[in-house]
Amino acid sequence: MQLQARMQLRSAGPRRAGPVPVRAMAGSRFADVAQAPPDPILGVSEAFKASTDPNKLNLGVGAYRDEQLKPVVLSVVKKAESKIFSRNENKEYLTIEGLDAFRKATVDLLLGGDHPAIKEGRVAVVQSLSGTGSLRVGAAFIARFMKGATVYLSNPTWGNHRNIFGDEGVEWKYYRYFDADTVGLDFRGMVQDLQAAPPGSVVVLHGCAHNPTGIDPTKDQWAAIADLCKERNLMPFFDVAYQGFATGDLDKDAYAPRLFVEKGLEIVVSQSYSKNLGLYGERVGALVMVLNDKEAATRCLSQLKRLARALYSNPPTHGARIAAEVVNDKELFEEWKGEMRGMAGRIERVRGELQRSLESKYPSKDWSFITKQIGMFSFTGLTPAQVDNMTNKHAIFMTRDGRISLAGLNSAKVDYLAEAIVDSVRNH
Ligand code: PLA
Repeated sequence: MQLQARMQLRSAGPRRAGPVPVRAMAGSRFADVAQAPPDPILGVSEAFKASTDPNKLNLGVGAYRDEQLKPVVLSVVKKAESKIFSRNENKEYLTIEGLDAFRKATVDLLLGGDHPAIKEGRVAVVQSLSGTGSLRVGAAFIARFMKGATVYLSNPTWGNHRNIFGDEGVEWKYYRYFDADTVGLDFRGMVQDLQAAPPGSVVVLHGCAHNPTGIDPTKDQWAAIADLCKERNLMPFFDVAYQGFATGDLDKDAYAPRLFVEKGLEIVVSQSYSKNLGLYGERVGALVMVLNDKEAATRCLSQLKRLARALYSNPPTHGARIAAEVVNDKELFEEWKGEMRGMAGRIERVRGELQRSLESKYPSKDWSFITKQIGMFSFTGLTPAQVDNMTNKHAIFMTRDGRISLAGLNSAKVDYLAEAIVDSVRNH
């Protein structure tokens, strides 16, 4: 009887009287949502696109350009793609942890092939959405399995680190890093801050080519940081976004994470192929945990998969196939190293040209910091007001922290940039 009554009710057609009258709403239910500010880095690219100034120069985002300031698709990427297309592979979902050949290639790049940790099965790796997505999976892992831990970020750091950990609800703090007076590392400040961090905290370290300062610790300093992490039971989380871009050599640029593993530390690493393989838009990277225990690695992998499943289910295929093809093929791998040296070399060359041009235009100021810094960026020390002058008067687009991407500069524009810098420093 009851069931029948309910069925009657359902089939009784639209209800005539109800609490919510159906009519178009006057405004949006989201009318109170505030406008978000433009992203400090990617927003610069948007402003650059909108500019009609014929002299405009985009030194904001760290994206490699050739001498004609055109984006580059590496020759090894094209070769890998033609091999992939000839295999006519399908577009099925990957597993949650990603393409096996890619995962192996990525850990080999990080630790060096045949590393004992790989052989002993102590490495958990999930292919993820480039460096950013990998960091986010790492942040989600910290939020779930290191509850209450504070994440220490270098001051300054890549701006998105704050968003990534903050959006996961992970508390973050700065440790001292950059000394503006010496344009070098404030090593004493860094050590003091990390010594004061509660045991069990996480320390985010830039694997190489620190963004935005271009200042890395020396080998001795890396060793001291590793020892400090061990003593204080801090967990190192390496952001490896520029392997190959600091020195042009993949092994040299992996010095720090390898040293930490050698010293018996467990590390978490986010890796990205955006820059070194030029796969920016393909979103290719991985989150790696190198642990001291095989069973723990197996269980951590299962949890990383659980987190990734809810975030984006499984990673994209195409870029991972490219990276795997390049790293796992001897010939392509060698060719890639040459192309990487070419990119790093071009940046180093314009770095030197910029310094010389500034020295000739403004000889009383010390510009040697430009070639002291490494990687894609120069941290110029320009103030926000000076940056505004660079953009508004000279159409040079850059981030307001004074960072310029030398990957977006060519020889032809060096003097133009130097003049704009001198004008901004002298007059603002
Ligand atoms: N980590 C650091 C230190 C980075 O500088 C970047 C990119 C990433 C991670 C993430 O890059 P991915 O997700 O493409 O792998 N930084 C750029 C671009 C190049 C950006 O801001 O997204 C930058 O201009 O700083």
